[in-house]
Amino acid sequence: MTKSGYRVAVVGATGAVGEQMLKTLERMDFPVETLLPLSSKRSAGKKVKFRGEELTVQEAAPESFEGIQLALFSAGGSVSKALAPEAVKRGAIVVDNTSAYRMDEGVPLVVPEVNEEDLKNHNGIIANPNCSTIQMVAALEPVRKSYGLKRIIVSTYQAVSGAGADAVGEMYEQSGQIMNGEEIDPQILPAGGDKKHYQIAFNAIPQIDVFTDNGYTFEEMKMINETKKIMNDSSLKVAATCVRLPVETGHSESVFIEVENNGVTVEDIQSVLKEAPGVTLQDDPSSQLYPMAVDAARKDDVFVGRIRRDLDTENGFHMWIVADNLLKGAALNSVQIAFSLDKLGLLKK
Ligand code: NAP
Ligand code: 3JM
Repeated sequence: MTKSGYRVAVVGATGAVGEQMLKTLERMDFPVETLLPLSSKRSAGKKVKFRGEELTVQEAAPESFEGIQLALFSAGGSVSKALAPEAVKRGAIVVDNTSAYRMDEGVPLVVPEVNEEDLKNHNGIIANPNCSTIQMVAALEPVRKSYGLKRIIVSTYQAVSGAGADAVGEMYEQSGQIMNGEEIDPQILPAGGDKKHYQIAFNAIPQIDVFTDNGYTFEEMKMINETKKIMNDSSLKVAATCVRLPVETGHSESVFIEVENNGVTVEDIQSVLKEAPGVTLQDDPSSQLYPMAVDAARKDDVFVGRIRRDLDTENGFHMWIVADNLLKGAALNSVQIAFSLDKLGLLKK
């Protein structure tokens, strides 16, 4: 690795998101001089590939960040809580994929197509929003800019890969067991940290992350709070129901919105989304064209279709928004943040 660029660490490099981070840094040719893959003790010594080279994974520790300029974290909230300040102390800028710092004041929560400028107010840590939030705001911000936005009601249909590599393994194992008439033994989903675990194969589970006191799950509260912060509008009304499906990759969302302006048409919304950065419109009922998870998987864009007027609510519309949860939902958005930091001169040379 003799290229000029930044000294970059990836924390959680052996995970579902981390793997995509390495691939995305390479594919998008981010200026990396050296890449340091970090994990827990469990994977230390394993090899990962970057630009054709085999790199040895090391156990993440405070000292790992000596000399690091950019650290991408996706190893869970507790790891970010413990190590992101250590990385910042040593001069690195952290792009954190967990919920640990997202709602903290002084921590920009960024989707570059929406609020890139917020990066300028960072104090060392930049938060990457939740996967379900990212794809929704990427599609709705252009509509908000043109026509205003009063309310969002979203129901999600989320892929298992959003819960990590082990959850994907659980879904395939259960599917095989059920097809063979064998007993199943759920251990991970709906939430690793919760008391009960349920069948995910051939099922739909209306719980992602654990419950909060108000009856919403944390995943739902992330969507609600993060959307208001990214769109910088505390008066925006947002409600969410988050559901896990036995889909490997690609989150889908049924979204109801109320726009502020009167007289907006479906064609108006379509024309705004046709021009929107990072968005692909797939909306033609006459040829059965609409976004689907299997098509969005491994793609960078957010796909939008099924746009139609609510039949009873004035200025109300429905749409279907789909994206790869590990790419735009996580790794790609983080790498785009890194490119924006570089462009804005916010990374130390
Ligand atoms: P995963 O497949 O389970 O991978 C977890 C990664 O974290 C592995 O590399 C693991 O290393 C590492 N890790 C675990 N404990 C660690 C420790 N104590 N110190 C250092 N590394 C540790 O999970 P994932 O799906 O990649 O997700 C990882 C995290 O990213 C999640 O917990 C979540 O906070 C965040 N995430 C964010 C989004 C988003 O919407 N932006 C989406 C998905 C996930 P080992 O191989 O050593 O276990
Ligand atoms: C997506 O801290 C943890 O164990 C990770 C939980 C988690 C999160 C989170 O809260 O950071 C799993 C999957 C997310 C997320 O992006 O919010």
